[in-house]
Amino acid sequence: MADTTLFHDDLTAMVIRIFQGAGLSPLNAAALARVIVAGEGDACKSHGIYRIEGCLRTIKAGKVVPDAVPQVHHDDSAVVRVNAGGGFSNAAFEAGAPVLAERCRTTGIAAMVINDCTHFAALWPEIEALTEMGLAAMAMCPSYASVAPSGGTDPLMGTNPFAFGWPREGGDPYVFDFATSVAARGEIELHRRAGTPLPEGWAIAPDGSPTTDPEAALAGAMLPFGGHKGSAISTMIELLAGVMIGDLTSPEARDALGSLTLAPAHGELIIAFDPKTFAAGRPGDPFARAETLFDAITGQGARLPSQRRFKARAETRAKGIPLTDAEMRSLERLLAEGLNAV
Ligand code: NDP
Ligand code: PYC
Repeated sequence: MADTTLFHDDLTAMVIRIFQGAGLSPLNAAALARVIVAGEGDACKSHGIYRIEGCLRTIKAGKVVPDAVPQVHHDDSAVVRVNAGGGFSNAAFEAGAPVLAERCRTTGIAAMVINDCTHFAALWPEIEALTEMGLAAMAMCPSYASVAPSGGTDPLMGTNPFAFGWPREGGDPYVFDFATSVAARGEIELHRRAGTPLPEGWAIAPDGSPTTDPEAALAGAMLPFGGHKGSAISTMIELLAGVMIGDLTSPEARDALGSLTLAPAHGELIIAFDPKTFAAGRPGDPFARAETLFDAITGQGARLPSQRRFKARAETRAKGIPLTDAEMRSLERLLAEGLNAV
């Protein structure tokens, strides 16, 4: 229930002040505020303003470098490396994205490896930044061990998000972005706060039995989506965006952090594709052919992923982002008390 509304710019300014008050550099505060407000504005509450407290806890615990300056390294190859220097991933992505796009236009495909970052965010803002440059892209990262592999009972994988985007001329891109667990851990936390049970099939309790109790789920293990299929995709993410890029896997990230209440540190892998380069010399325009496919999907009444988000964005851009009194009070407390509030 909305008690007040704030426009994107006003909420962003408030969130920047909260983060700067907590010691984040202007570069990092602005990058975090942009993704958090984007989440809230697109009605993605699991990665909206509720994440601010977790970021502040992570800063207070000294587990993230608050004034990190990302270092971008590249040569003539297709791999762009960004060392986040122990800071949040968001400023690192923003620093590397233009270089990734330039390399991709030259080579047809290019990858950005982000190392040594703290990561809490949704991936779709990054995917949309690349589709806005006319590129198709995918992004993935580990998290920390909280998901049992299919057939197992102990938390091992992270909720390992996987996102993909395809640019569409004159319209919103095709974008999906999901946890490889049945739901993001943030969704479980929101159920715990609201005192509502989880849908069946999301999680198991510490003794391995199915549970709909958020507390038991957070203490036990979440389940991968799609059984063995989600489990395998999650494993792929551990391999490509952990092992392959020389960064932490989800069990290593959990052990390094020693907690599941702070944002974990690990790496991220983003791969960009130039569809025109791949389709060169072949019949048909790839963008026109993609539209035929999207029309066939929506033509039978199915919706495209992100349509709900884009609709929410259009509404909140026109009318402001709805916030409850409790959410406003929480923001004001974080602003006034800074790190003492967490
Ligand atoms: P959801 O299950 O809510 O949504 C997943 C995707 O499916 C979205 O693109 C969504 O579009 C789309 N979708 C949902 N329903 C339909 C439908 N009926 N038809 C077509 N498409 C549909 O996401 P999750 O809870 O799995 O993940 C939420 C967020 O959590 C993600 O942004 C992810 O990046 C983030 N996350 C981040 C982690 C990290 O370590 N940084 C870890 C895990 C998750 P729409 O939004 O329009 O509904
Ligand atoms: O919602 O699963 C999640 C998550 C983990 C880290 C950031 N988001």
